[in-house]
Amino acid sequence: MNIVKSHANIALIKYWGKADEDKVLPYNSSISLTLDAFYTKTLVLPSENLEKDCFILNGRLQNEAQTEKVAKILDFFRPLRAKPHYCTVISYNSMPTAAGLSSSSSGLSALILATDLAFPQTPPRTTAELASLSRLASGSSCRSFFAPFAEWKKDGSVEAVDCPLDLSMLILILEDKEKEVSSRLGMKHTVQTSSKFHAWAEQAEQDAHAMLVAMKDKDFDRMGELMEANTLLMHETTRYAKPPFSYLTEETWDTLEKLQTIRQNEALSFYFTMDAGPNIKLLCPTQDLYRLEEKLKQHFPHLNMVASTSAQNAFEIINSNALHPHFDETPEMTAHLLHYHTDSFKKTPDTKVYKSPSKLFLMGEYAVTKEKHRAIVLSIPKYTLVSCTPRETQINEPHTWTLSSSLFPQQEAKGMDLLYKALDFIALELKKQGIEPKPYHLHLDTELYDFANKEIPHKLGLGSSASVLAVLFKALLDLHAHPLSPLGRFKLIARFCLQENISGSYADLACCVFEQDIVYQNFSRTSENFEHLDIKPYAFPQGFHLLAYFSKTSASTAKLLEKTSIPPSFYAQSEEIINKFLEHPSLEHIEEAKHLLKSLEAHSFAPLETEALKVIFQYANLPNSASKWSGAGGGDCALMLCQSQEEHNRIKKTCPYPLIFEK
Ligand code: 2P0
Repeated sequence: MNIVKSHANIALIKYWGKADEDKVLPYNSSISLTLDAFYTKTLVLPSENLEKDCFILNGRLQNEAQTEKVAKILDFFRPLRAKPHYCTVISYNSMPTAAGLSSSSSGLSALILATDLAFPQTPPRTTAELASLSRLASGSSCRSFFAPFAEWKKDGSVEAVDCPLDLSMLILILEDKEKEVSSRLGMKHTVQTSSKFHAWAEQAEQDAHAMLVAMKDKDFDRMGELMEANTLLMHETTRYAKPPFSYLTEETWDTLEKLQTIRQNEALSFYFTMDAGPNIKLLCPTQDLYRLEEKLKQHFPHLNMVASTSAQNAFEIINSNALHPHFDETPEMTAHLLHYHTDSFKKTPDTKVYKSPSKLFLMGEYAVTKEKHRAIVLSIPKYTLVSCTPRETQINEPHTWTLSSSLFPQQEAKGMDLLYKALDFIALELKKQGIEPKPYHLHLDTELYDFANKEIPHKLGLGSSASVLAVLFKALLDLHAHPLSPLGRFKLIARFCLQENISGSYADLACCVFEQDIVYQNFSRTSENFEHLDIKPYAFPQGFHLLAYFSKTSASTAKLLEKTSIPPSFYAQSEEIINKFLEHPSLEHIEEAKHLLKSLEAHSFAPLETEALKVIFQYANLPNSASKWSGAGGGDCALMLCQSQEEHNRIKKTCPYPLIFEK
């Protein structure tokens, strides 16, 4: 199965108006940035058994009108009497659909590319040909065939633009509901009735030329100024249409005003743009992206934000046999999966439930990523659960296990992919042991997310990936009567993680598998047999109370590890603190560990001690208490240790962030 992943693009200079409706030729050239985090994955499967096309978007069967739009595109590619003729089209959008977040650009480019794979031609169609076809379906989608920057010219041609700047966008999602006026209609109405349209078309063409010069000159500020003026002018055209309309809301204008003040007061360089919707996209140098996100989260705590670097490749073809909620091999199977995803999963008397705890780092972060170095990791009784229900296999079903998640569809597709790979890995392992995998439906539930915001639950930073792998392996090995010791399971999962190039020390995994507090010593990645690995139970010191608070921001440990260079002296200092603490546990050592971690900020692109963490630390700044962040920093959790019950109670009552654990 070839799945196409194609990214959305956001215009720096907008396309707004067709000079030729049939050929979809724009009045002016437009220039865009293709975003990594905003994408569509699509699979087109021709099938003998179908009597009409079938379109599933984000796990839901689409109505006739939506399916008809897709069918029209398929018609460009399939020969009239080709067999099989009809197709199942399965798509997944990483962002809300039709909310002015450019889902049509990635949606259509992914569909065109996936259909081309399903109905190949000799000689193969070129990228330029495919981009032209895509343009007919959605103008802006032709720019998604190039990355990171693309220009769509007035004559209809599209090409990549060379610009050495590394730029990103922070998307402020004010609303994610479907817009009332589609871009297509809004544009047409504006061309036909707006008194400002012709002035716009002329100015926008000049803006496009000026933008190309600014990009060549690596002049970020000039690019930003041009982008802002261009978006404001585009939105002005709609206000002069008859009748007038606007995609921008009062909240957009209020937010823009606040952003101006923030830009003046903080040393941050960013520029705004808006498309056919109220949401605001901020362009900034990639090196400032996470600092900007952090700052704006303080100013707009209620807003959902998505930070995205630019895509380096416009699209990618993923060859996968994994059964995925969004991509499966047969229409029958689709129906089967739809059942699981649309109705909530129903347990039966045969359902068995397994759980694995989560973790927090007490000390040793960063240093433990190196072999022979240690960390103290605490097991936290917040769980990932998996319910396993035996089931019949379906005809033609390629896989034994199906998977659903209470986080679906918010669960990152990337995370789900990894779980499907884990299932494949376990199946292979069982077969190696002479055990035939039995069919189960697995449903994942998690306590490791903050569900305060139902739309976008935030990871609490308690090691959710490690915990979910721990519970999946535990459940499936047990269901096949192949239980391993905790060490055996750890090694098996670690082998899977190594195969998938997952970075980090795996100390979190060890803690989730061993289900107790541990002292973990990292193993050598160059040896086959886990040389230097040492996992010892750790006795949490008596007389200490532990509290952990969530900073309301999830951090990406992998990203922080990648972007932080660790000075050589750091490792020995970390070991020294751990040794002292193991010998005579004291609050001073916790503070020492925090200061050592803080020293890494000078070697990292992002602040490790975020503003929220600072606030939590202020509340913990009491006699007989010490605090530090747990894990890589940059968000996630802060932990506090206190030796007095009184202080313990005091912090518990006053800290404004949610307490997620105490012992
Ligand atoms: C753009 N937009 O350049 C502009 C800015 C929205 C505002 O291109 O009619 O979905 O299918 O060609 O591509 C959105 O328009 O419109 C768009 P059609 P499309 O990104």
